[in-house]
Amino acid sequence: MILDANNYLEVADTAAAEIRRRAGVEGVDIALVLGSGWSGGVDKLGSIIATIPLEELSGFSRPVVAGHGGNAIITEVAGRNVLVYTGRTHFYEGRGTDAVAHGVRTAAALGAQVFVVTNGCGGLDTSWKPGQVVVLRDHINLTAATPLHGPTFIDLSAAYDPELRALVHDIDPTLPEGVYAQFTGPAYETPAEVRMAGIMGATLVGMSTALEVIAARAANLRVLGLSLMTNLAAGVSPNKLDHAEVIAAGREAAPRLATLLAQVTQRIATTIDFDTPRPS
Ligand code: 8IG
Repeated sequence: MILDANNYLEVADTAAAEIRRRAGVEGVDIALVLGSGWSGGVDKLGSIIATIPLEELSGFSRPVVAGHGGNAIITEVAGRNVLVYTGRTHFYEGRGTDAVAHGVRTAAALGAQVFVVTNGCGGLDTSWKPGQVVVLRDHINLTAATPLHGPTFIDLSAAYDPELRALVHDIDPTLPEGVYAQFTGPAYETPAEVRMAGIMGATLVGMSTALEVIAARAANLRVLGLSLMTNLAAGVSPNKLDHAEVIAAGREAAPRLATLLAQVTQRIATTIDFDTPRPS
């Protein structure tokens, strides 16, 4: 089944049914997307119930980027089922925004209520060093695209859930907050584009996340965004951007990220109210 604007909910329901059957679970409570640098953390989260290659699930495809894994992993954390994607579809792959949003929609179809999105990205704040983790406070969607269809006027005034942000600060009070600007990529920004993003209010630049978060809010998922700043953005540092350096910064940070992710997931599983219906 080719995912398109007419069948995206049906394909998400199909993928959710495939995950239910293959993992033998009724649903999930929490979904995580592990971006550049973050995918090593999955073993530390809890006990793994199933590992499913993404390309075996309807509507998904094999991630193309080096440094990204490519599985949907079901794991149990403190009695809650957690769906972990170790790979994502990026907008620059040209498969459209429904392909970008498909993981989020599949998680929603499985009953997830919390969506934790992670990424590797560039930073504009020179007080940050590569390896800095930043909690997302807001985003700027610079893709000129949306995963939504028709008059879907969703509120994004608190897209990044204040309670989830507070939960992370409680675990690590040193983590700063940032505003993430999603560019289309796959080229990194020019220095002028980075200056523009800074004037607009961004402190991080990347190629993912904002479109996924829009889809997540449309599905009424509560969102937490965590960025790994792997590099200062173009023109902010005197150095050129190099994908190998990005991967190396991620590798160096991996043990720290795994610990943080495990703590955050554990805290979400044990303190968030999954039972009281929330207004959209
Ligand atoms: I990792 O500097 C990583 N991803 N757009 N800019 C953009 N994406 C990135 C960057 C960056 N670093």
